[in-house]
Amino acid sequence: MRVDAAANLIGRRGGPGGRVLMLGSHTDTVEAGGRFDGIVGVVGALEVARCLNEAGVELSLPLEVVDFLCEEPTIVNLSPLGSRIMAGNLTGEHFGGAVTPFGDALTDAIDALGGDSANVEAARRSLGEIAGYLELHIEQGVVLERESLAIGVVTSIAAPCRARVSLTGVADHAGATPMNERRDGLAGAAELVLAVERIARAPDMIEEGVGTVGWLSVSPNMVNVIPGRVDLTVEVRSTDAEALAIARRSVDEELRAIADRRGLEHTVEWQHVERPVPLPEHMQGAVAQACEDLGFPVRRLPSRASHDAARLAPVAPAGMVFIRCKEGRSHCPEEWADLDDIVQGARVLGQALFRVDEMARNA
Ligand code: HGY
Ligand code: MN
Ligand code: MN
Repeated sequence: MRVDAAANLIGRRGGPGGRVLMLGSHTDTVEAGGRFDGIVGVVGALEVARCLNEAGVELSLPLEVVDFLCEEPTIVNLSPLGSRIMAGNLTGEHFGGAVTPFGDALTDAIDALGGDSANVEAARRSLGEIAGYLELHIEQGVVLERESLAIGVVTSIAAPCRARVSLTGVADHAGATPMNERRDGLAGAAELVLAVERIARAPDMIEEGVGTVGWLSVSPNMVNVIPGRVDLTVEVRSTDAEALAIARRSVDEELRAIADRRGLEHTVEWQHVERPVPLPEHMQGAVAQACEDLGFPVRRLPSRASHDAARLAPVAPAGMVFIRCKEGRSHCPEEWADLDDIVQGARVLGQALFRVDEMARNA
């Protein structure tokens, strides 16, 4: 067991050596989240390692099981942290004065967890070092449940792009200010919320395209004051890079038009921009073969949610095993996966690991 410089929690079996096989996910959740998103992947990976130990099975490469730090957007314009640091796409210089939701400096929090915030680059893994990374995760969608399937083979991972937006008008008396003399920041924000929904529904945003305003703050936020300023986040996602670029441009254009029409000042900063990640054919094949080995139908599907696997992809060939979850719900207390599906998912994860190990041995 060790904690790397990025405060990723890593268990390892199988002795020294450069190249490794890796299983993992995250155990942090969104606020008021569920108990399965990420957690199933870490527990499933631990169970695979435990079974290998109990069976006395040695793989051809050492195996690492990783619980990645901060997969959820906890540090709003920086997360995910652990997997991006490991892939070399986030370094200490990005941390700046970032603070956690608890008011601690991010650097202090990483150090308190056993990391080394002054030297997070030490957690970076080079291309080739990880022979294959596999992640078990709940689908966070309804495809598998609707088709009465327990297991899915992930083909690609949609990219979240997140912007921080402000709209500033004039706070004024809600009673004494005539309607045609207002510059109402919240009315403008309301138009933007609906514009984001319209953009995400547009035909050129292919079916996995989505758009959400999930966070909004009104100032001064009082019943008898016209809202002067609104801050909000816009998130758009798609598995198609071109559709994503169209959506981001449309958000910027709509925001500008709303602000001009209403006489509002506006700012928009795309703070987090990812690219869709197609998972390598051979990793999809390892998961599909594992399904066949264990008698599960092979159901390939994209992931609308993002995962550590996507952030690790620049340095590690990644594959994902999905299990169905109740009504596709996630990021809410109602999130649920049946124990039997979790067990089957862990079995497929273990079998896919054998397949990846076999490929590594014969490479
Ligand atoms: O937002 C996501 O897709 C992930 O759950 N953090
Ligand atoms: Mn999540
Ligand atoms: Mn997750």
